[in-house]
Amino acid sequence: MALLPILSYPDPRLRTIAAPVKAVDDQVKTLIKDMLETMYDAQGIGLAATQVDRHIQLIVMDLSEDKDSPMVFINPKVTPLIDEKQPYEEGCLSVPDVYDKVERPVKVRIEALDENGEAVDMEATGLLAVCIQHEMDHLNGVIFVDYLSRLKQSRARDKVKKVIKAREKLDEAKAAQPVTV
Ligand code: K1U
Ligand code: ZN
Repeated sequence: MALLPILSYPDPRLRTIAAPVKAVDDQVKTLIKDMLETMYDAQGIGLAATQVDRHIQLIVMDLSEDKDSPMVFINPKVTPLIDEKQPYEEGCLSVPDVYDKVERPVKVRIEALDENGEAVDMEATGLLAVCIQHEMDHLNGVIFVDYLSRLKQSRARDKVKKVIKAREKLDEAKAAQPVTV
């Protein structure tokens, strides 16, 4: 298995529209494993293939406390079931350390294939509904900050730059540490 680099806002590759998966073959299954490992390592609850620069309609999620209930959605279709919308404080692994409220439909239907190519058809509310809509946006080149004001988008850009610089410094410091046996 492998950890995949996650693209950061405002990388233009995050704007790519994902293509449908033609077959759930070994290549797709390997990508699913790598995306789950990457999502758990980054302490996220969801990840779209777009975020790891793979432009196919594939989403992984795990909303469980113990991180032992992975969900896979291939070629997902998400349809709002009611008009009511609610705000929820969202985060994004591609926009680290930025959180803000986004309004989305509270109940949706999810139609997709799972990791075995089997059809999934379910209704979602709560965090599952929020997260699947956030991840669907990624497959369509949309990022949650697009729903925020220009000022907040500009602040998000600055914040991400700072976080990336801090992470690079930390990595340099770690690399300079003597190896202990
Ligand atoms: O798409 C992503 O980058 C993953 C994202 C999913 C998400 C979280 C919250 C609301 C909508 C979508 C994350 O996992 S962000 C990090 C995170 O674990 C988190 C952040 C806020 C609330 C709950 C979890
Ligand atoms: Zn995201």
